Amino acid sequence: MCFTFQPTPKFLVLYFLLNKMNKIMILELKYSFLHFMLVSLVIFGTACEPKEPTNLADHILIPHPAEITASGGRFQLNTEATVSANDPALNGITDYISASVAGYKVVDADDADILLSLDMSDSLLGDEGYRLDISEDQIVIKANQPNGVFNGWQTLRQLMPLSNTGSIELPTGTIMDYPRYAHRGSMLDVSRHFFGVADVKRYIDFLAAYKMNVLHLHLTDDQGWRIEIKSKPELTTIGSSTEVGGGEGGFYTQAQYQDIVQYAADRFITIIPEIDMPGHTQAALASYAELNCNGKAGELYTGTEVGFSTLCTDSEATYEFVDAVVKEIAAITRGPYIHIGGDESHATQKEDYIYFVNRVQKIVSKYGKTMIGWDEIAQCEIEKETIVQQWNSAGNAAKAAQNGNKIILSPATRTYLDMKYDSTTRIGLDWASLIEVNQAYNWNPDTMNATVAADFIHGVEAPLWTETVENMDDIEYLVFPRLLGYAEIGWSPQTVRNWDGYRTRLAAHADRLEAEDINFYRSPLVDWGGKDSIEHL
Ligand code: TNX
Repeated sequence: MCFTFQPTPKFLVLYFLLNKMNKIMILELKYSFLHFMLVSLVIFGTACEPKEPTNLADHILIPHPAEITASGGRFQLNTEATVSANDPALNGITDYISASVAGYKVVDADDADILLSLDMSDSLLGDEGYRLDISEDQIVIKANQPNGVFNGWQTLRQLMPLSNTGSIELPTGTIMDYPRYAHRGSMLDVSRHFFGVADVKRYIDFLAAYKMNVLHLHLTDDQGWRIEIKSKPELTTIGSSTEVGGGEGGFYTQAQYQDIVQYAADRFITIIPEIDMPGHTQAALASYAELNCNGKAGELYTGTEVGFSTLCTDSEATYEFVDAVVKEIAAITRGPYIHIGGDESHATQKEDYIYFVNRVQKIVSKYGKTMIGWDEIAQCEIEKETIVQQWNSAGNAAKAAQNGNKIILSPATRTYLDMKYDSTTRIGLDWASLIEVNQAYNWNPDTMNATVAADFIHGVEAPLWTETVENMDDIEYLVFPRLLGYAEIGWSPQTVRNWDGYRTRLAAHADRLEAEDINFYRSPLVDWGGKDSIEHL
């Protein structure tokens, strides 16, 4: 039982009067009783001061939920809380919860502390939305689909401290929440520098914590081919053997890639594999001579220039190669998409580029997948289902929308995670812009392109190109805290978003990021609470 005790003035007057009269034995007894009461109430009242906020609406959630209704009460959650699900389709999530919070136990009981339920039919919530009810006796997360329950858990997780070291009190109320856009993602370039399976899994966990649902893996570029293709072994024996700066590179075996796909799927994240073509292909050109128009294998490349390489677009060997690669990638990818790159093909003639993309699109559909490409593909004859990823050209985006194609927004000036925060940032580039935390946050995808209607916006994706990024510490420094802003832009209604509210919530996340040992940029635009700034770089 916890309560706060504040002695009233009347109480104190009585206390001191009795003190004066302490010669009278009987009152002395009363006095010592009152003395004991006062001291113990003050100590007890202070020791029990609740640490959690009482108002659910005051909470620090990122992304900000669509609707929060606080009811002013409290629910106590013990270190050995019980978790139950009313549908076997949720068993993966109960296991995930008990694995993420040491001490939580999965039980089969309707009155568990945390009850997960698919007992919901609300079209507003879609597949990813949820309703979280915290009452004084139970927490219930309901959704139409398991994906929604998982997102509801991520919200609840942010209402709790990261480490389970004592019982906690949660504010009661209801959250009704669902995403603004279908596609909320980040891209990781594993070609310029290679990152192993453990790093990719850590990146997936970052996305899951903020309700993002796509990891786009940039698997191939001039500096390295990073995925095993069994029918083209030299892509890995030769093409994977280096990276920017001359390091040893690396690649994922198909089994490792499938492990990544499964790990992501367990967190309701779709992997989008990118095989960048016809430019950005020096690693492939160095592995197979027949992909070069002169029939000679090119040299491996470890620099950072772009736009100098191209597959030979009028050779059948090229299409036989693309077919073999797409076939194998499609077979090991669960999601519906294959990204074919298509950016910065400056070494390809325009008509050759168009011919190439049109043919590759047919190969992608032949293997049952939908094509995505960087915005340059809007100049080709793309099918209605093809998705265009805008990184640079508003003209290409307008063209795509006119043609009825959906657009993923990755404008370099707002969403490029490899751009420096300010001119002093140790790593990163600055060709598009410096991107401080407010510039990353303060924009509206629906109105970004004057000529593209909101209906065509499929979602938002923040790419991390890794020319200057060598290890997980570097990744974290550029990704955090900007990623939280992109998660919110993709998820939350525009009406609940504003920079001042956001940066206050962001400051409150510092403790969580530290507890996860994440190396993040302490932007001077955010009041991190006067703590010593731990600048790791
Ligand atoms: C442009 S954006 C690229 C990448 C580079 C990046 C560096 C795009 C589709 N292409 O090849 O890595 O700039 O910021």
